[in-house]
Amino acid sequence: MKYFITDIHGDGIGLEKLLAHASMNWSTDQLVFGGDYIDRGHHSGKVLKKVMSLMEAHPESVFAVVGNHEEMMLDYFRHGDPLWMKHGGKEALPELKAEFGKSFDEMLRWVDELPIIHQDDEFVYTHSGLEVDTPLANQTREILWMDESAFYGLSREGILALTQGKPVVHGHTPVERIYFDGARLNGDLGSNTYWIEEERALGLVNLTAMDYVAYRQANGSLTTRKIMKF
Ligand SMILES: [Mn+2]
Repeated sequence: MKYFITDIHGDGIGLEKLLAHASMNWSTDQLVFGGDYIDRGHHSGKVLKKVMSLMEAHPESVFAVVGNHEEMMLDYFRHGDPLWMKHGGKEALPELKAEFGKSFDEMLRWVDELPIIHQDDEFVYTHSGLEVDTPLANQTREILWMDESAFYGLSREGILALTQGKPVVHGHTPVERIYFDGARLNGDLGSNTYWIEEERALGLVNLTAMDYVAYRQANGSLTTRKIMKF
């Protein structure tokens, strides 16, 4: 099975619960993380550590791309860009420092090495979108910030021509239901971010079965839903 989780935003409890629920078999299953591991929730450090340890333990089955929240954190340490402080960094930084301690700089280097795009034989994975006029190999870090209306304003044909027919699996903008239009699939259910608190969820997308498990943060429930196609 191919799985995808994105925009965890510090929900260490939801992440553990979804992983336990799926009980993946690392010799046959694959998991891709779509970025925005940190900020908003209270477990930014724990979530990063979990992703790091899974990748380290299963380098052939677990992959991760970088999100714009990690980019803001890197920019804060690269050149003192204060933007991160206004987007959750102020709260997350003490927790990250406590969690990583002496290995904080090592964590930053690891985050800095995360790719902006991952792909396998079926899908292209990226945090928020792709520039349709730029070959995949030449995409820049600007795509980490791509607005949903810009990415969904592109034609399906244009995207599939760029990716050689592979749909793009991404996150970044919270949605209440996951759907697939043949070229794009947004797996972000608004963990710790969606404006309607009762609807905030973390989703574990099964790209093989084309369904997903939503962990609803308000009550801890798990619900399995089919991915809507149109
Ligand atoms: Mn994002």
